[in-house]
Amino acid sequence: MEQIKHYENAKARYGKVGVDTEQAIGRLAKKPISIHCWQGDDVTGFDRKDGGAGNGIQATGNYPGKARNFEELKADFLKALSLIPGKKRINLHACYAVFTEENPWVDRDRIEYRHFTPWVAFAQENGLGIDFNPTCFSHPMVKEGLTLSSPDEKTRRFWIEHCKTTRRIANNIGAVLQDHVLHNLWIPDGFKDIPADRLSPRLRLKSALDEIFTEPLPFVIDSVESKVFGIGLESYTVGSNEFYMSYAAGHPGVYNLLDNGHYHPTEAVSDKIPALLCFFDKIPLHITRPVRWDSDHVVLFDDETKEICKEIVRNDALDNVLIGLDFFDASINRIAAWVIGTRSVQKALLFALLQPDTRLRPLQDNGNFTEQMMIMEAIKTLPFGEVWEEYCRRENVYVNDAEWFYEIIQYEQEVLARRKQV
Ligand code: RNT
Ligand code: ZN
Repeated sequence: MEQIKHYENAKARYGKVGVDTEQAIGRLAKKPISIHCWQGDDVTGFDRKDGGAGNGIQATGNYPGKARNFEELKADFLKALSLIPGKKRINLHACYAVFTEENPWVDRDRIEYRHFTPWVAFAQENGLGIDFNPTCFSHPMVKEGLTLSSPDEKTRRFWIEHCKTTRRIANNIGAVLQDHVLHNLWIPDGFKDIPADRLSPRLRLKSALDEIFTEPLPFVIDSVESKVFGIGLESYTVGSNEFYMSYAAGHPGVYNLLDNGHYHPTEAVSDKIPALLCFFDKIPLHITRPVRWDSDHVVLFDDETKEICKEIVRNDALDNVLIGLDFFDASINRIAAWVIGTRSVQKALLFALLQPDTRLRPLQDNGNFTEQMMIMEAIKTLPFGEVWEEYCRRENVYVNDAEWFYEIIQYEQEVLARRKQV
């Protein structure tokens, strides 16, 4: 009773500034968030015995209890899902192929849809959409730090075949789920030190992409993800922002994915969203939290996450922006990381949905910047938490962070603590 009174009060206060909390809650409930499977095992995957991430991907920390196989990863993911409201998708990487006695190990250029049918069944059982990624890192065929841009024909061919097969797998998944699947391509290619030739690797990457994207696949949404630098690849990245942005602009159906850890620290992805909305009907995102570099810390309810969500909401782009998460922290409970990161993005979306945009826009147009600033500040202290809690209640998930955290502690004691680390 008391809680309902609090929500009603919040609703009235937002109503006074022209914001409809019911509409905000309704819109939030419909927006799927694509949750990355790789937070559960530090981007290790199931396809290599020597395991471990490499080639510009680094998870730091050694918190006990990481998922060691398909069954454990599924169980952990489900535990996280049970504590997160709203619609969800699972974002898979090709290195999470499920190998069994009937479907024994094959290398990445030979994987097929059958290696992912267990994931599709999992998605169907739990009402999830799926997104998909080729895994062009942490593998011996990454030669001198290069994959699709390698001067070595054999290396390039291996990765082209990998990406062609992952697109087909994504399409098969989409056909079965009757849903679009985002196929996002990120490669680590770059150099530690000053290159002698910056053009040729990019020309090779361009022609590799042309070959990869030749086959029209109706259930696939293609994207390419740029990056500014990686550890050990500080001086040059083949797939830079200008490279992929231009590629996407010239190839309808291929989109430029924005990862907010992949730019210079003073560049804001929030500002790039309305820039791209002028030209593209879709913008895939990787929401992460870079601390000084592309560190992939767990996403929090912080200023830039709010600003990203504001740009999605106020430009009426909830259907155009595909929200995916990309963080991996091995120093804290991995399931809690999923829950905190995903709930943070949802909070930021709700916060954005509760902005008085229709009041603010004319103030800017009329040059009333003082009043605009005043309203933007005033809105920050309205009872946002009450609306968030009401949303969680309606979604049947814990309202109170301490309550879901208690479940994590229990799961850690009962399940994670029994896992011997390999
Ligand atoms: C790497 C990219 C990429 C990966 C995942 C695992 O810097 O952000 O998206 O994090 O594909
Ligand atoms: Zn990313």
